Parts: sequence; structure tokens; C-alpha cells
Amino acid sequence: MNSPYNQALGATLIERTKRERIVLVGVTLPGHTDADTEAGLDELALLVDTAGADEAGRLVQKRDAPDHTWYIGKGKVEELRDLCLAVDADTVVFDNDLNPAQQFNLEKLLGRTALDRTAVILDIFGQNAHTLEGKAQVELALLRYRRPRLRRGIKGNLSQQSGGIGTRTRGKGETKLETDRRTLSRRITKLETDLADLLSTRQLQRKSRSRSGLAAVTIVGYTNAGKSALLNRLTQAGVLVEDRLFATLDPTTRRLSLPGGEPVLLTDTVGFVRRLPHGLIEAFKGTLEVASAADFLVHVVDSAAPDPEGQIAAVRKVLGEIGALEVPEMLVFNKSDRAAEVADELVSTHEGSLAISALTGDGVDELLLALGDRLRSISKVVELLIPFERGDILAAVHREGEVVSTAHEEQGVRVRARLADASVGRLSEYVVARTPPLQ
Ligand SMILES: Nc1nc2c(ncn2[C@@H]2O[C@H](COP(=O)(O)OP(=O)(O)OP(=O)(O)O)[C@@H](O)[C@H]2O)c(=O)[nH]1
Ligand SMILES: [Mg+2]
Repeated sequence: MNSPYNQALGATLIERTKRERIVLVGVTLPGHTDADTEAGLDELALLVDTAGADEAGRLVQKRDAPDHTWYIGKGKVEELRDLCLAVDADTVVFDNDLNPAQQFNLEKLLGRTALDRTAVILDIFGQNAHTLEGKAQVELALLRYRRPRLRRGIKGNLSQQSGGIGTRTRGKGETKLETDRRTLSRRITKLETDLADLLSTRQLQRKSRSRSGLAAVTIVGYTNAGKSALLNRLTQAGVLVEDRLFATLDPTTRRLSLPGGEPVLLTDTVGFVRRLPHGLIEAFKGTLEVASAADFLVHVVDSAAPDPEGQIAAVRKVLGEIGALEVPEMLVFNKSDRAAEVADELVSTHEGSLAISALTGDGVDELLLALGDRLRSISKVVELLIPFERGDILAAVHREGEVVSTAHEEQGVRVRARLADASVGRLSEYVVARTPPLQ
């Protein structure tokens, strides 16, 4: 209990009413530049701020490989400790992922909480989860992160630092439950089962929706790109819009009528970030399914961000991980009111994209027209044979699609019609031929 390590931790307890002060650490590994490291740290500073703490300083190191014991070299750890003392920082956050042993060794030598980017992102998600499902998903991701980091002996002291980022990712109480790895594993299994149940309920709901014949359009994009602002602009959904990372965790769906009159279901969902922790993606698969199961994605990009192309790449990487890369996508460069030139330039380099401002409404009419066109182009021309007595089916084809031709035959009416995937699925019993999509 009286090791210098514990004493240092105890000393930080007194000053918990003020915002936590954090030193950020970045390591430039081969294949990366110093500028990459700085950009990573700039974003980490935003994440830390969103989590409710302040950047107190930065330390960078160039290395051929991470150090086995501390990630950075021992001399650098000592420099880090001096910097923490000089700027009165209680916590260090590495932009690179620390393994449990490195985290432990750093904390021992620094006498301070050592965290990584993943812990900060988990902390923000934890603060922003509101629904039952959102909370369960975050808890699952947190417990999976925490399980290999459980330690006996020193855990209690770290837990007492109430209010800090490290506290929340480690768990508040130091009950017997928290210290028991097996109990934790049981809780993980329970959450996994609950979430699997929620997922199947959601899939049932989605099936009944797709039976309604409406195309499902999901808004995806980097966090803070303006996805919720766009949903609000298009549907008056009244979703929370904030200059804050990961303001949205739970999906919201609204019905929207396109200029041609065809209704679609538009969903706003959780934003992505570079190196989104894999455990979080895994835990959030229920939520992320709104992207992989969509008929179409509107990919919103913040034109005023420091590196829009990098953000597009990061979003596509996550889309790949959740199996959503095959879903047709339209790039929309938002915040054109703030960065008109950049937005125009991006539009010229990305075919089929357009510039909008969810704030002023600029370009939004064009977006709706383009969305209608794209949805029509991904719909298929199919041939159906409908028995004469099924006037209801014939009516449904007219309502949901565009009839190209009809011919009366012996067994019924042969109809060629352009239909969205959802409708084709619903009417599959009557489909006799499918032709490739028209471009
Ligand atoms: N200037 C300008 N600001 C915008 C525009 N669209 C959104 N914003 C601002 O950007 C910030 C983020 O907007 P949100 O709609 O919350 O972004 P989001 O993509 O839903 O973000 P998360 O849910 O946190 O991932 C807010 O401060 C908005 O007011 C725009 O077209 N122009
Ligand atoms: Mg949002």
C-alpha cells in the first residue's frame, strides 16, 4: 500500500474536482511521418477533450519498433514522468495501443494512470450511451477491454481516482465482482446473449420493414461530419446535433419522400473514427447492421476537416470490417458553407459526389434528386407473371415500381417492371426473370 506508486496515486485524489490533465504520447513507427504522428495527436486531443479532460503537454518519439516493456524507451519514460510533474498531469494517453503489460509497467514507473486511444474512445462511448442496447454494447466492449487488464493488489487504488477517464474504463467500484475474472466472463456471456436477442428482434423488424417495400438509406460518415444535421434538415427529426465526437450512438430512422414521390427510410447512425477499436465494432454490430443491411449509403464527409480524404478512407475501412462495402454509396461533401473551395475540389475528384451544407440547406435539393436517380438505377428490371385473380399484386407492382410493359397471357399478366431489391424480394413468388440493373 505504501509504495511510491500508490502514494502518487493517492495524492491525485484530492484534486478531482477540476478537469483531468493529460499528457499525450505519440510514437512514429516506420512507414509513418512525424506529421502523421502530430495529426494523430491532434485528433487524440479532441477525443480527450470530448471525454472531459485537458491536454497538458505532448511527447513524441521515433522508433523502429515499440519497446516490449514500456512501448517507448526507458529514458523516454523518465522524460515523460518529468514532464507530467512539470505540467501537473495526472494521466498519460498513448495514441498507439498499449498491451496490458506495457500499461502496467508504465503506470508503475510513472506513478500515474497510463491509457491508450482505445480507452479514451471507450470512455466517450460509455458517456454517450443512452438506450438499453447502446449501454449493453458499450459495457460489453469495456468488459472485454478490461478483462485482460484485471490485476490484483493495485487495482483498488486506481479505482479510487473518481471521475478520471482511467476510472471509467476500469470500472467504478472495487467490489468483489470487479476483481473476479470469472464473474466478469459470466457478465460478458450474459451481455452477448442479450445482444444476440436484441439483434434478432431488430432483424425481424427490418424484415417487416423491407416487406413494406421501402428502400433503406443509411447515413454514414466520420464522427462530427454532420450526419445528424443532415437527417434533421431532411426530415425534421430533431436528433441531437453537437460539435462533439460520437454525439450519436443509437440509430434514428425517419421516413422521407423523395422529389419523385417515392418514400424511403433514412437512418442516422454512429460515426466512425480512425482506428476505431475492433472490440467496439464487434460489440456494436447490432447498431452497425443498419449500414451493412441498407440498400444505399449516403456517406457524409466534413469538407472543413483537416484531412477529408483520410476520413473517407477511415470510414471505408470500418465499412469493410462490417461487410458494408458492397452497398452502393454516394459521397456528400458537407459544410460547404465553411469550406466551399475544398468541397468543390473534392466533388471534382470523386465522380457522382456533390457538395451540400446541412446548415444552410445549400445543395440539399440536388442531393434528393440525385438520391432518387441512384436508387432508381440500382433497382432491377424484372419480369413477373401475375395470376389474373391477384389484382392486389399487380397494384403493388404499380405502386412500388415503374411498369415498363404488360402483356395478357393464358396464365396471367406478364409484367416487366423496374423494382427496388426490397420489392423484388417481397414479390419473388411471381418473378420469372431477372435482368441486370440498368445504369
Ligand atoms: N458550418 C457547418 N456546420 C455544420 C454543418 N453540418 C453540421 N455542422 C456542425 O457540425 C457539428 C457536428 O454535427 P452533427 O450533425 O452532430 O455530426 P454527426 O456526424 O452526427 O456527429 P456524431 O454523431 O458525433 O458522429 C455540429 O456542431 C453541427 O452544427 C454544415 O453544413 N455547416
Ligand atoms: Mg450524430
